[in-house]
Amino acid sequence: MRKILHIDADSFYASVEAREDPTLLGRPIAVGGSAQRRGVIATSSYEARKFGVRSAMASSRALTLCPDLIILAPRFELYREVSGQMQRIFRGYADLIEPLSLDEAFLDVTGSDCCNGSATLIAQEIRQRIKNELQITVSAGVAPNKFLAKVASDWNKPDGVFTIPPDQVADFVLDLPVSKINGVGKVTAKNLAAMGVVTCGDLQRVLVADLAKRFGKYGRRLSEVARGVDDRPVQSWRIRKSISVENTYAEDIANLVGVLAALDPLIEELERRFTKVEKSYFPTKRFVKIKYRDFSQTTLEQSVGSSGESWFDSEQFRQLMAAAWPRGAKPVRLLGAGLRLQPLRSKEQAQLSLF
Ligand code: DCP
Ligand code: MG
Repeated sequence: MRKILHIDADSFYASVEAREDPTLLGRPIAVGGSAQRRGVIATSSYEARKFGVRSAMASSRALTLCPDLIILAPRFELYREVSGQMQRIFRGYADLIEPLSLDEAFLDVTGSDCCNGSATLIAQEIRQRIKNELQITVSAGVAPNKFLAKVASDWNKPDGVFTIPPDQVADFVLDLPVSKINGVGKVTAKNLAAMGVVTCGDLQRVLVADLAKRFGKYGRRLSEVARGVDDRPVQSWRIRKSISVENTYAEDIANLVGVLAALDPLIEELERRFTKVEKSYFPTKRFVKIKYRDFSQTTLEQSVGSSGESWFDSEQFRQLMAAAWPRGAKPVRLLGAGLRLQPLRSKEQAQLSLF
């Protein structure tokens, strides 16, 4: 039986900003782009959330909901630094740490002898140290696997901890809404609801075969998770599936000519970012993403040829974009360009080399 912690900072960017300027404490604040430049909210303080302000919401809408909202420009360097400090604290408690984002990580503390081996006490000690040393709060979930630990860290957020001991897993999942399962978005939740499935308890009553028929490979995973089973290991090194660059434009790009003209800077930035991972991955596909004025979006991808052209060949990206844009044929607010990646030393290659 494993002991897994999931740690997630509370309103991370906003909490760091409030720590830097304590006059902001207790006030509705957000970090994001300015409303004039059609920015979006990255995150907001819990005071702002009371007004309905949410991540990914247009800043202009956030200001309508909460006229006193203070929107601060993001300072990613600062957040990265705090993230590194959090991870340094984690390393005092676990060898196996899987960061999911700047403010979130899984820790496997199964064999740990800290705090008499109590995972809940470890979680509390980590929370206390982060509060004392970094002046921000984090919430923690403690459970026998990653799925439940992540659900648990959200349970008493903000500044809370929640433990699901192994002998309570069966009871806990019965009433858990399926929408809490990673990967169950609005569409899947609706499909499940149409089958009469709202909670994991409901889901347990559906035959695996029926789930597999309906959801393919994901059906089997749904069925396991509904029972509180999740065997995924905590992985300190996660495989990256793609790399991309996107930009939201201050003014809509009216037509395809404008779209094509906007592409080059994106590809340049993509190339720059790729150099950071080029030792571990090679690209398999190019893709482009378009978000139109009405927020509808489309992506189109194409295998990278073996004809020796550069991965960042702007003519190839241009052709993709020219094929994708007519799908909506509307002014564009966001463009993205990226590469799907394959690890250079994938398991298959390692196995092949054995023979
Ligand atoms: N973030 C972002 N855009 C989003 C979501 C998040 O830029 N759509 C950034 C800002 C957040 C950080 O990532 O501070 C961490 O994301 P979380 O989902 O953990 O959100 P918060 O930490 O802000 O709040 P919570 O207390 O809900 O965890
Ligand atoms: Mg968070």
